Order: sequence, then C-alpha cells, then structure tokens
Amino acid sequence: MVSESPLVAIVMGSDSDFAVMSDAVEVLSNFDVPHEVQVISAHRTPEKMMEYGRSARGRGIKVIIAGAGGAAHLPGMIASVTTLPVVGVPVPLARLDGLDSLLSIVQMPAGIPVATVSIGGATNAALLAVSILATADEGLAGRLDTYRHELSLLVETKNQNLQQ
Ligand code: RP5
Repeated sequence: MVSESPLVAIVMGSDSDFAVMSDAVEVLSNFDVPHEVQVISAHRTPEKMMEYGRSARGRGIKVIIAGAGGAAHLPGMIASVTTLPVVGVPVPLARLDGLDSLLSIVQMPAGIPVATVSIGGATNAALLAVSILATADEGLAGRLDTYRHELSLLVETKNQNLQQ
C-alpha cells in the first residue's frame, strides 16, 4: 500500500519477507497511520537503499521499520544514512531460525542505533512506531491506551473461559 503522505516506511530485503512484515502493515492500518511498503535490498539494490534512506526524512517519513533475514544488513545500513528512528525486524529464514538475522541486526556499533525487536516481531515494530508518533499526537496516544485496555480485557475473557 502506498499512502499519499506516509509517516512510517516499512522496508524489507525481499518480497519473501512479506509474510512476516505484513503484521506491521496490519497494525499501522488498524491505527490509521499512513505508511508505505517497499522491497529494498542492502545487497541487491544498494544504491536504491542509500537513496531511500537519505531522502526519507525530507519526504516526511518519521519512522522506518526495516525487516531482513540471514545476513540482515538492511536496518543497520538504512540507519547509517538517516537520523530517523529505525526499528529492525529480524526475519526468520529456513536455516538458523532467525538467530542469524537477530544477531546481524541487534549488534550495531555505538553511534548508529537500530531498535531491534524480537525474531519475527513485526507487530511490535509497528506498535513501537505508533508509540514514537504518539509522543507528538495525543489522539494516537489515546488509541494506544485503548489497544492495551483491549489486550487486558482479552486476558480476562480467557480467564473466564478457563473457569467454565
Ligand atoms: C535477505 O535475504 C532478505 O531480507 C531475505 O530475508 C533473505 C532471502 O531473500 P530471498 O532469497 O528470499 O529473496 O536479504
């Protein structure tokens, strides 16, 4: 999906990552946060990656969510060319269960941060992006409160079901 004025950019190293990254799309859609989705590979399209990262702030993007698997350089490389907050999502591949992706993304050298979520954690990546936007948007902050309240109600419903 391409919004007219996206606030969050979701990028991934391959279309094969979309099965995981679609969770982020769903969260942002549910919160009515304008977003865009792109496949950008650190290895296969390095020039595009650099240009995308460099131009993101100027296009009005506030947060970048970057997912990649294996030798997952995309989040760190995007972060190296922008001062926007970058949230990294380690995508699990068939081999190594995503531990390779996690370690590739989480161990950034001091100075260039990537806020790394759990393996396959695209839902939390998007919720973190919403939280960042909500620091300057009380309406969005209220919707996050409602979301969390609904989570707690869900737990209570499950508890009630256990009693039956
Ligand atoms: C990474 O290589 C991508 O993020 C993907 O997780 C992995 C495999 O890509 P494909 O071979 O499926 O295109 O750069």
